[in-house]
Amino acid sequence: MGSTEDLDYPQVILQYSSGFLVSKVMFTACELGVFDLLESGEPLPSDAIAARLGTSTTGMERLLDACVGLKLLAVEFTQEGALYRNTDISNIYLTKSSPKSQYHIMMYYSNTVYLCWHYLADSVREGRNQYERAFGISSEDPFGAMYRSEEEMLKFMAGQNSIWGICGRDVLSAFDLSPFRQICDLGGGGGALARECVSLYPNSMVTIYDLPKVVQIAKEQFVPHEEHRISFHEGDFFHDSIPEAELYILSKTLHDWDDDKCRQLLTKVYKACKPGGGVLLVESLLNEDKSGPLETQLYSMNMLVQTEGKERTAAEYSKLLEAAGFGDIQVKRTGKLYDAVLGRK
Ligand code: ASE
Repeated sequence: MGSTEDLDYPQVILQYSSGFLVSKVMFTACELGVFDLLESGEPLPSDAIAARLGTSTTGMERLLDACVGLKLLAVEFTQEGALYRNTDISNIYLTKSSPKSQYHIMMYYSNTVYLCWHYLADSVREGRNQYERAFGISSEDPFGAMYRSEEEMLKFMAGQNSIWGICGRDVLSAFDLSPFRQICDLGGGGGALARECVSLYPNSMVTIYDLPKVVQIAKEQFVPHEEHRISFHEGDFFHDSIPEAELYILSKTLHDWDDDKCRQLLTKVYKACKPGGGVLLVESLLNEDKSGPLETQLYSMNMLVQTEGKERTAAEYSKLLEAAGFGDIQVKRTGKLYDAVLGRK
């Protein structure tokens, strides 16, 4: 247990104080295109990188060195001076075009989430999100605010897709979902989880249910037309009907809403669900005593500044599922960022 002897506390406090500087260095190198430029493999000096990316040399030099410190870049010293190149990790996760790229979620964190976090103290004082202060827009309807422009919606959808690109397989294989053929992904957004699902379970058919403007973008930009196992249903799951299915996936959906809305939604899902069917919640689970994991505690703060929801424990999700009628609830902790909870009708 957190004995004060284990850690060098002054150092820890200082590290915590500058934690956001680390994020911003990584985000900025992504945003300016450093990793994309170095993707070809040819090591480059800082002045060439600055010239190619249209930045100051003095700023770029410091950014590159900080990336070396973070092990996001490697440096070698030659007669011509320091030459920078990507590490394997940055090639895979930080370039725009890599299949496992996290570029879009970083741009969402850097340009949207970051601005909301500026008002974290107000968020804690008031117990609600900060769209009014951060963007001057009403915070009544969180997704109205999050999707305030097509650009914002695209950034969010692309960001979520990049997360499923690396976490999707783990959460979908936590349970054997092969008995479920007809699957409805509620709030399925850009469809990356649906694509993982039909790839992992070749006999499944997935309907992505989301707001009409989200579905339109998903069709146009994210889900290939030749993917016939994925279809779409436009609607607002609080106000419109939910189609019948054998399995409903709610991935990072309940965490956006308060308990009341979660119960409403799950009750509708239960009614629509085929007998013998089920619901799969994909969420980052808090420990029962809420002592961790740290990443999930931070996500819960993020839900405070951005949504109406919060991160919950497995017992809290089980209670919500049971209140809606679901039973035989199983919890699988993946040991990674997102976990899975399965309930049956
Ligand atoms: C949401 C997910 C996110 C709502 C707001 C969000 C993310 C950032 N802002 O459903 C991406 C994932 N991050 C978290 C905290 O889950």
